[in-house]
Amino acid sequence: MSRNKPTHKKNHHHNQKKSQTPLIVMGIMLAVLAVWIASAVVGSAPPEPAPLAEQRGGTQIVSLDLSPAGYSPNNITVKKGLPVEIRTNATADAGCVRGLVIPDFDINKALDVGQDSFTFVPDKAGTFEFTCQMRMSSGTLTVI
Ligand SMILES: [Cu+2]
Repeated sequence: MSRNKPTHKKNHHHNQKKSQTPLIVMGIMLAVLAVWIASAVVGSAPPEPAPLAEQRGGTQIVSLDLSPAGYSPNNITVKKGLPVEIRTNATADAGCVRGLVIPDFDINKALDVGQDSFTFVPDKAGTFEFTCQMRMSSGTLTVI
């Protein structure tokens, strides 16, 4: 049984001093990335309050589009104590945005592609976050 012997030489240990320029460039790129991420996080906060949800027969109707871009609208305002029907319309490629989690109201739903809905009663006032299960897409639920 024969074995191929390695023909290449062993690596020599280079004692040569390396330039620090790539390190500095990487540092600057990381700093730029950090600023960009920080501004994206701040920019995702909805600045203006959403109009109050439309009411039909004692139920507040909220239509939500679910897509890879996230929740649209991502800012909802409802009245406390009245049932809220969330009517979703999800694209086939919405992925995890078809999940809707509102921890403050113990809601964790998986919505169908196309139309789906669920109802809950917001029993406390305040500003609450809703997200996908991975918390990558989010929106704000305001209860007044
Ligand atoms: Cu997600």
